Amino acid sequence: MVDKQLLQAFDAELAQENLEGHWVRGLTEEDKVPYTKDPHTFVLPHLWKWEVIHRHLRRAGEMHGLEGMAERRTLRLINPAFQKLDSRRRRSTTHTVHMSVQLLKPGELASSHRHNFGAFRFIVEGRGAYTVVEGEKFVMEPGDLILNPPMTWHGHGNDAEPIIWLDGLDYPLLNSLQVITWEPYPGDFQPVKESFKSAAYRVGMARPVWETAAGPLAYKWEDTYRTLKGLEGGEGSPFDGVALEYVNPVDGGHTFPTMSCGIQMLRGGDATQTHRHNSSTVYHAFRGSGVTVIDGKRYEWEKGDCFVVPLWSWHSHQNRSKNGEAILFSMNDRPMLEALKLYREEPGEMGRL
Ligand code: GTQ
Ligand code: FE2
Repeated sequence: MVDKQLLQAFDAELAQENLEGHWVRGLTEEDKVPYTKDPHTFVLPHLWKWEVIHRHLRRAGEMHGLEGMAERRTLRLINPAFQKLDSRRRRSTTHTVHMSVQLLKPGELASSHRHNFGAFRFIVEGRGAYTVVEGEKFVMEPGDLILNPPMTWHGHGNDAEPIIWLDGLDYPLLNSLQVITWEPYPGDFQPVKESFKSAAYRVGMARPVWETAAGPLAYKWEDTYRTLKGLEGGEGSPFDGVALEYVNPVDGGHTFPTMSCGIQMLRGGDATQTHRHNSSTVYHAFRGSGVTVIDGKRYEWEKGDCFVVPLWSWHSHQNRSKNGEAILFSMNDRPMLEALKLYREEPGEMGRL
């Protein structure tokens, strides 16, 4: 029989020397984590209502312009599990990726900079604003996905109507590796170039032979939607409905080495089967409404809402409408897990919801 008090006093002494004993199994609850049969995550499922995000973003828009100290105007989606961490570690929607919602008002310019964390923009509402990535100008329209690869200079401008988009970032992963770098553009806003490399990716079935990594590029909503509709009559994925991954046009792989972006259509009346995987996903309801069941709890979403499905949680999706389609945009960290040969997934029992 171990004398727990004696051991605890011993632990305290060891801590003084920056040492820790590893010998008593299950002395405290804390000791048992992470040595469990299933992965143990601190990431919590959570749903942010669009009405709340939108209202607060508009308030921010009324409170400050982009002159002076303000570089950007975004609301960060903070996972409730990270709310109490210091600011650097708090900025996480899951432990690996981050999503923010950005507002740019007419007449505003968000100055250029670059960083080694990768980013993308998924346009939610408003059209006609633009982002300049490596000197290439991309006009933003709802449903467009625009890639901003690591270390590419980027700034945003708007001479049209108010625009709101989602920013996806692999910041939390790079932050945990402690390798974040960030630089302002010398001269505030990077000018637009004459020739655009991204034109080469527009067709999607042919790639420039001299390129080894994809530069900035845009997947136009028109093309994405046409593909979804073209697959509407088929079976689709049992777990995700008519689901597409945005492919890297140069190597045919995931959207980024660290993150994958997806778009899925749940047809009227669609209800998917349950599964789980050790990648985590952040969703945004782009069209329609539905329910996602996460570990038995119902998360009801409507247009604009964002929600997190943490790793290894059982989940399935249902379109609320019998006739109209629902469309979910999403980002996940599966590429990182695959690169490290850690990716795992499991189907649930048939018909489980
Ligand atoms: O617009 O460049 O949400 O650098 C976070 C970091 C947006 C941006 C974010 C960024 C940006
Ligand atoms: Fe940026």
